[in-house]
Amino acid sequence: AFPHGFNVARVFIDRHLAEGRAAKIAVRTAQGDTSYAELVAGVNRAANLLTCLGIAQGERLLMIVKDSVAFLQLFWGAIKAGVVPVPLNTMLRAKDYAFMIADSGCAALVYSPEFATEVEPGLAGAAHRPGVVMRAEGAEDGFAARLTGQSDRFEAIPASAEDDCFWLYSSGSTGNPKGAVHRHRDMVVTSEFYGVRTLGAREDDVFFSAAKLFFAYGLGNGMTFPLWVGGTSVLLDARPTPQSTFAMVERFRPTLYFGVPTLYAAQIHALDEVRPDFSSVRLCVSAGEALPAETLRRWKDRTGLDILDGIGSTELLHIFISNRPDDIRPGTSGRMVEGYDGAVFDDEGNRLPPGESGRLMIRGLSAARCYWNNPERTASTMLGEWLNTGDTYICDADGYFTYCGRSDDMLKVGGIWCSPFEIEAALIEHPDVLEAAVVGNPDAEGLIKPEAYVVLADGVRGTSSLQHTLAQHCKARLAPYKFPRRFHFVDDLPKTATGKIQRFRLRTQV
Ligand code: 3SK
Repeated sequence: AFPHGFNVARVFIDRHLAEGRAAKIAVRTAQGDTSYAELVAGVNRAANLLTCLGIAQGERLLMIVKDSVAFLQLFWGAIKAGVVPVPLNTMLRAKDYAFMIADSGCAALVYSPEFATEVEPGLAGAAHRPGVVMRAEGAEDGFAARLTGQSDRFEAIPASAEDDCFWLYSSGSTGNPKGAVHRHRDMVVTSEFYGVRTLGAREDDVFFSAAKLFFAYGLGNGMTFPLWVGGTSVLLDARPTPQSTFAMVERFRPTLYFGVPTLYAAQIHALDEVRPDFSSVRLCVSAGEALPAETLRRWKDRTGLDILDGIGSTELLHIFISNRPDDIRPGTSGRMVEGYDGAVFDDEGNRLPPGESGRLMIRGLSAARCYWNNPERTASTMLGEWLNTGDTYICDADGYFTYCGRSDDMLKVGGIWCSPFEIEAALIEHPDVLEAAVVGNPDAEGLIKPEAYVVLADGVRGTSSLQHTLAQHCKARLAPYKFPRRFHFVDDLPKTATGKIQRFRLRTQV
């Protein structure tokens, strides 16, 4: 139950001083530490600044901001002031920003100077001009400089748990990105049901998320969960690579580490050369894409640590199906997270029995209210209380969910549905394979057959004899029609900014 007038910033920000955490470190970065008292003061200054700049309640503030204390000040300052923060992926191009600036009709935009080369042409080309545009730092009239003159006190604007609070843009394989509108209650729901009850996050935890704050997964890992339990967040403002993430782990000694499968695969590879000290970490988490069982096995073999794999979405804000610290089934996404309900449906909307693959639908209290300005996609995704994830899954009789692929990535071979992910998982079990993506492409007769794009381990050559070996390797593990008929050895796979393989790009190449 949420009290009347509930503004979610009260529980994530204001509460900490009353609970005696003023001197505790809230955020650690390469630039220095920020205590809870400093964080609260900075958030209040930001709320005062946004109010002084005339940004009205309900108006949008676009944030193209690197992982930093400024990100938290802006995000929470906006919420306290009744303004709706919209963090955007910092790796996009000018045309993407131009679309989102116009689509959101934002009143303000703040960006880190590192992203100026794409943001500034995006602003110039947008069909809407926000009244306030500021650099996050480094400019005399930028956000950081303007904060200093503001009061460090601000009473949060009353709101209800059901009111719109923030948005996150979600991009699919087709069409423009869609702004998922989240409510005040949503971060409470994910922090309590996933952060505390599934992951077991605690006040003495130090959280380090390689996934960035602009991504729903990173927002929970690196901001809302630590603030919910009164823990400490470690933020990396640069690109997460094996080297940069290992350096952060050794320097800041996190207890919880959050990555994505692609990064785990690259880190495993790097662990052949270096042995960073992971002794502070008690648990690793993966999401963004299903984690192949073999990646988990290799990681555990090299670090001694388990990885909890889970699946979430921007629309549901965080993970809703997950493995548990004491209940890990490699190769599955685990079981339903408390507070959520999930089921597999066929295309006619009938619930399927255990063991059959179909469309995964989820209901839970953190689901976005709608997509902004997009009634069609809202109607096709938000089906009453159910949310259509667009993922194909199988649920077994014990309630464990196994990922089969995006619904639009599934391929039909000889009339039988086939999961690209299952074939990729088999390929990755081969020691010469680092990563793999499988798509359906027509053969000489125009019939769809699995085709594999493979990134090989260092020093391995992509010969025709290796193609034969990999085909045999798959035949030994999979139903006979599932082995890839063609192989392409590539340097890397096309991925979204959040690490999901873009199989549709491989389909169109042929
Ligand atoms: O893709 C996921 O698994 C995910 C997890 C948590 C939050 C957001 C997303 C997209």
